[in-house]
Amino acid sequence: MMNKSEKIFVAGHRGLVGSALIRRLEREGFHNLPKRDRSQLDLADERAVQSFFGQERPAVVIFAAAKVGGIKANNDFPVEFLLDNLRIQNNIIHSAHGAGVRKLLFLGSSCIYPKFAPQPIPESALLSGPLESTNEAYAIAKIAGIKLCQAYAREYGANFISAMPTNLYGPNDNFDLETSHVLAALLRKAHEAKTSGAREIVVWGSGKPRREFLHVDDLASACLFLLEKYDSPEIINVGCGEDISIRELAELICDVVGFTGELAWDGTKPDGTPRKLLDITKLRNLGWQPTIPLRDGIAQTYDWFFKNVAH
Ligand code: GFB
Repeated sequence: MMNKSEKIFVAGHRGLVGSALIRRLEREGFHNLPKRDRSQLDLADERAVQSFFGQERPAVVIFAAAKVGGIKANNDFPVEFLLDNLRIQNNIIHSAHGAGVRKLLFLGSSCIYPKFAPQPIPESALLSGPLESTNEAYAIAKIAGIKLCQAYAREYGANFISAMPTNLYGPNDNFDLETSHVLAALLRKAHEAKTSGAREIVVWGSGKPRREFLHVDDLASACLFLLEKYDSPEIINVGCGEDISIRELAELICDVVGFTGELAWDGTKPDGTPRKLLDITKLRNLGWQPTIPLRDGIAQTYDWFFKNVAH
């Protein structure tokens, strides 16, 4: 069992994932959680990260700091997605080893798998085929992070593990329409259309791609579970085990929000990978399972959006 006084550094504590981790850790009684804002610590600055680790010497690190975005941002800014992510993860993983961190959890993404991977996608599909082009830069950075953790495990015996979450959503998500992921974008669009009395919302692509959505509180629960129970450098998937089409997602969101207008499809926007459903047999067999049904999770996230973003 993890000691509640152990110093745990959540890199990226203000983001969707990091903030959920902090909520969960605090709820469980962990109280030694050093936090640094972007203005206090630039994770892309190697010397600053090294001196932070040298001073704080955390026992455990959860890596939830990344440049992230939806399909459009990934497609438009490959340089930033590749370079920023490589810099941040190299600095943290290298400094964590130097400072004697006893366990590090690196968070990747389901987009590391080939575009036409078997569905549901087993962990063994990594590096078995070409990537989806819209998020190749981000995926390559994440694959490099996995490999760096595995290299520290092999060469130095470090307990650096890597989990691959599916598409996430929840409180503190990015609701900017240009850079967000689909679920947050459609929540905002449906809400604004309802409020303004618009007749339709615009949804990107064909509506045919299928995605799996996991509430970020379920991811936080899986992360704590893995920190306690998983000590292998082999990657492990984290998902809910079910996917839906973008059209079905749009209909569900409109229903939750109470928008009764039409869906208009913008075929000039990319669909991305046709399907991305993770095989979560490995995690289930260890004894973990998700608890938040999609509809409930969307309703809870809409409530958060309503109170924190819309107002
Ligand atoms: O969530 P999303 O941006 O990312 O898009 P990916 C998922 C699907 O929803 C795509 C469609 O087929 C989009 O075309 N979509 C429909 C929309 N309407 C919208 C909208 O208003 N906004 C957005 N953003 N999408 C990302 C990767 O891929 O997934 C990242 O680019 C990362 O690397 C992330 O891995 C989890 O699932 O396609």
